[in-house]
Order: sequence, then C-alpha cells, then structure tokens
Amino acid sequence: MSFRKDFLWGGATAANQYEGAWKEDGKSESLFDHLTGGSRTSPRRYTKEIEEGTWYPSHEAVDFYHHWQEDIDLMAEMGFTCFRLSVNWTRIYPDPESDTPNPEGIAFYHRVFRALREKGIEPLVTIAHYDVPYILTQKYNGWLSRRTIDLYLKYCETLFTEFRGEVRLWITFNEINAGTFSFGDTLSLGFDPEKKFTQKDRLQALHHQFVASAKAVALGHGIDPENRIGCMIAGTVSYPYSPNPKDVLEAQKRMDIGNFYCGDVQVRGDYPAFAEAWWRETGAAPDITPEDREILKKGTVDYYSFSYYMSSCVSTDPEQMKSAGNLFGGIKNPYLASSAWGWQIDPEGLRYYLKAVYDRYRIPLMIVENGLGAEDTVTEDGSVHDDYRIDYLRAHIAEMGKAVDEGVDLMGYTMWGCIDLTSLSTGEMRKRYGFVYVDRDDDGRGSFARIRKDSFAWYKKVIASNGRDLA
Ligand code: BGP
Repeated sequence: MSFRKDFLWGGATAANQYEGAWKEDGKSESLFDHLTGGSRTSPRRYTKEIEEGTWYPSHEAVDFYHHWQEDIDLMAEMGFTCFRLSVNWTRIYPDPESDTPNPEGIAFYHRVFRALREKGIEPLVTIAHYDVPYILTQKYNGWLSRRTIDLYLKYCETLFTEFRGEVRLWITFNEINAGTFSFGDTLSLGFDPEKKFTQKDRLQALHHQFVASAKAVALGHGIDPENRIGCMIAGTVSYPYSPNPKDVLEAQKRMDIGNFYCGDVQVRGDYPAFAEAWWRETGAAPDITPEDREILKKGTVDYYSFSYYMSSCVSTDPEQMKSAGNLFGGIKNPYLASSAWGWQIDPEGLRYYLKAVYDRYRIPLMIVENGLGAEDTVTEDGSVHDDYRIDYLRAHIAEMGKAVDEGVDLMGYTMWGCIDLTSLSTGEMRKRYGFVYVDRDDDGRGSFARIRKDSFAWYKKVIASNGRDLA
C-alpha cells in the first residue's frame, strides 16, 4: 500500500458536539443548543425555550473548551498530522448581524490553532458544521434567505483574515447534501423547526449554500493563495437490492441525488444534467439567477472531502425500503453486519465510493469522517478494550490503500470523533467513536477525564507506518 508521503492522518470533531461552554466568553445560542438528548428509541427534541432540568448535549458536550491542551497533547502522542475541527459561528459572531466579531471567541481558536501547529498538526477547519446561529433560524429561516449568504461571508472573511497562516485547509459546509431532503431542514439549512417547508424551499436554501460556498472559495483564495478549500459530502453508497434493472436505476438515482447533485455544483461549478428532470419530477426547481451561475463557476473547490460510515440497498418495492442509516436509509444488505445502531458496516463500499468519485472529478479526495459508534466499557483497571473499533478501522483503511493503489489521489483520513463526543443523530454520549474515552454519561455525570482506549496505541502504529502496519 502506498499512501502519499505527506498523507494527512488524524481525527475529526465538530464544535457543537465537542466544545461545550455554550454560553461562555460571549458565545450566543446555536440552533443545536435547542436540541435535547435522545436515544436509539426516542428521538431528540427541539425546544424553543431552554427547559430547566432537560439535558442538552451541546451545552457542555465533552468540554473541549477547557480541555483543548490535553486533547491536543493526546493527538500529538498518537502522531496526528491533521486535526479536523469546526469553528462555532456564534463564538465568532454572537450577533451574526453585527460587524464586530467577539475577541474572546477569536482568541480561543488562536490558542487552539497555535497549539496544533506547535505539535506539527495541520488544522482542517469546517466553517459550518451543522451550525446555524439560532437568531438566524428565527429571523430568516436560516438559509432560505439570501441575507444569510452575506452574513456567512462576513464570518468567512473574519476567519480567513484572522487565521491567515495558521489555517490553510478549509471546508465550507459539512455534509452539504443533507439539504437535499428533510433531514437537513433544521440542522443544515437552519429552518425554524416549528414551521413546515417544501422540497422547493429545501433546494432553494441549498442553492443559497452553494452560492455562499462558491463565494467563500473565491474570497479565501483572494485573502491567501495558500488556502485549500473543499466541499464535504455525506458519502452515500447505494446498491440495487436485486438485479432487476428498475432497482439498478433506482440505486443510480440515489447515488446521483445523494452525492453528485451537490458534488457537481461544488466541483464542476454547475448543476448536473439530471437536475432539471429531478426538479420537474418533484416540482421543486430553485430560482437561480444568471449571476449565481457565474459565481458557481468561479468558486469551484480545491478538493473533495466526504464522510463515510455505511452503505445500504435500495429497491423499487416500497415494502423493502426499511433499514437504519446516517442520512439516507435503505434496505438491509444480507451480506453485511451492522453496528449496534443499525449502520451497515461495508469497508469495500468505501473503495467503491472513492473510485466512483475520483473517476468523476479527478481532484484530490479526503476522507474526513469514518468510524464506528459503539458502547465502550471501562474495566476495573481503567482500560477500554475496543477491538471491534480496531477491526472496523483496519478494514476501512485497508480498502483505502487498495483504492490508492488503483489510482485514486487521496490526501488524508481523519477518523470521526477521535476523542469521544456527543452523537449527532441521537444526542447520546453512549455512542462513542473515539481513540480516547471521555468520562461522561447520558445523565450529564462524569469528570470529563480522558482515558486512552486500546485503539489509541493501534492508531499510533498505523500513523507511524504511514498506513502499512494495520496489525
Ligand atoms: C455525520 C456528521 C457528524 C457525526 C457523524 C456520526 O453525519 O457529520 O457530525 O456526528 O455523522 O453520526 P452520529 O453522531 O449520529 O453517530
């Protein structure tokens, strides 16, 4: 296996699931701060008012805000060369409409980026990771309004200017394709959770994100030509459930809408050929101005990043269409095992995806999320034996290597939730991904102490051997 010499190895997090300190040093509320904890069986709830005695995972999360030095030391000990994190918009602009950023928010990220650089770790910053300032959801329905484009660009300009020289790798939006269907309504598009929206609203708001992303790419290049700015797609692998050509076409459609609708706009600067037909079919064509089209063309990304957790099958038979998954559900594949949360484990699907995307775009790819959500147990002697996680990661990294050997240009890999953090879909703490265990439970108890799991030493070896030693 031959990963590049400068391959980026590391882990990934997101502010609202990791930082905590939701009201500290001037930070205001994100929409995320209004989402309660949940579980596999009871979904998270949105509350307009923050309820006394209710558990909101983002409020304290795993307290990176006060543990950043310790966490960065742990990352350095594993040999990370890259750490993906997101900036919290409401820490930088507590009032997103103000022209004055919050100096304490800026100072926090300077501390973090400088500490990373001191350890030789390249920060990779997601500008918006399921992060919409709460006030914008109430005032404008988030991304449905073009006003949000301007506010986002002001925020981007502050980041690019402030952190020039400290950050070179950026992602404009996390899993932007969440906005193609209802899952993204609140988290990604920032719609008021108490109102109803149509598919046209969704695609319109998503279009505004495309425009904002393209403008941000141009702005970022202008401020520092060293900046490398990428898109980020939730990698969706869909297999036909049967060889029935109808199922094959359905799977292709899922791949098209799930991945390439957004990828094409951000990489090629134009909507794909199938978009018009899909808009006609759903009666949901966004309004696109000629100026927008120019902006999209000029703001294409430098690299394509994505998350990959699972694959699923699709069928034209509605009875079959039932199984769990991160963004897009699907049918259970009889050849695959599932995680305890029902996500189907498919390392070969990662190779399939890498090859399909690289063949289409021919720009560098980066896997910025992958991993296994599992319940871990701390033994009496204080260890965490997470061999199931090592097995998952080993198999995925092996497939990455094969894809590289088959010609894919892969820049790096950041494992999701490298330090345990709160789950996005269920809001749980018990669904853990990390190499490092955090002492915290779903009732908000625990000291936030960090414990190295068995996978910690394993990943250290993987990095030291540049992906050759997966034993
Ligand atoms: C991705 C998100 C992350 C994340 C991950 C795992 O879709 O970008 O924010 O949390 O999925 O999902 P979960 O936390 O629900 O297990």
